[in-house]
Amino acid sequence: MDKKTIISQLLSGKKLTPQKDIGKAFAPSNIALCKYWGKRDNELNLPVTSSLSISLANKGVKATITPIESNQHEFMMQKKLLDPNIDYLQSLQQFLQHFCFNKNAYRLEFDLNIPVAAGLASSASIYAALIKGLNDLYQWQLDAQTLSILARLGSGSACRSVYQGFVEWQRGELADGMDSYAIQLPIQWPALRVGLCIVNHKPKAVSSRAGMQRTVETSSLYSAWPKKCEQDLQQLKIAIETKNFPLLGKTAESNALAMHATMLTAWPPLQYATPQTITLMHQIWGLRQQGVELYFTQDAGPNLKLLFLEEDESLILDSFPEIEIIRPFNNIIC
Ligand code: 2P0
Repeated sequence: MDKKTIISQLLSGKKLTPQKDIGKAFAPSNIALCKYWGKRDNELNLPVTSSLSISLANKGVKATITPIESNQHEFMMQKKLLDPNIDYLQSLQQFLQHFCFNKNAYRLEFDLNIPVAAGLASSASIYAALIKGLNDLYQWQLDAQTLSILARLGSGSACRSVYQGFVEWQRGELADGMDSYAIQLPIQWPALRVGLCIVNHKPKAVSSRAGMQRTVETSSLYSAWPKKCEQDLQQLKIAIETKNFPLLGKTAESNALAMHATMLTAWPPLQYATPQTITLMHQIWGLRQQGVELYFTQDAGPNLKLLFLEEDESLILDSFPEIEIIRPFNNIIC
């Protein structure tokens, strides 16, 4: 089944004319503790493995969607009009076409408080905010599961950005992906901290989409990845349920390093780390040897996300004064 058919199935019986002048929504960025890296269906963004993330409370994207009389969409980011031909907007425009029911166009305004395309899951929050914004504009009253599936059709990890807190994206088994959506885990961990360690704000040279496809097709280590993920997911769920921070940190860091190992063994090889990323890793491992409970995770970019607990906040800030500390269970915007 193709994307178009699935979207019309999910929206069957819903009004296809806007019910308001403007649709608005916020979606948080999310950081995977057990990563999504590899698809079993490229068109529908169906993953090889399940994944688990933590959403970043008030860090993410606010989308404002206005139907306009035009034959072209308009895109604004941080109040600036974007050239619709830029690479970054091509897949977004293609996806948006599925929601132009009366051949209408939209002005899409995105306000981000995270860097774009630097491995901080900006695309996840953009697609999730877009779907939630359309839901508001058309007053579809879709449930979270449907919102998650629609967001996934735009960008895989966006299905997790529909929620706050700990989120599991269940890979599903069905060919049409109707059972591949995210759910929120009903557990809070207010002492958990995520430190954003920005090495580079620049957009990445190889997109996640291209990077994961190259890895699946060419990496000799990729065959070990699904089993590793399955084990890590179980360990992370135990860590979250029992509030076992060392288990959470160790499992998340090991999962990220294993994902990057599959990329390094792809051809051409793929490495998102820069020398500065590696220096930071050694600094983290050094602190851990001194007994500090500090771990990291890394996505498709050079930046690291530090994982630690509230009690170590000032100690971590002494070593990493530049980081921005996120409290995933405080200041939540839904
Ligand atoms: C994740 N990443 O789980 C992993 C870890 C990057 C590294 O999900 O092709 O932008 O749109 O489905 O969701 C980034 O991949 O890829 C990603 P598409 P997406 O967060």
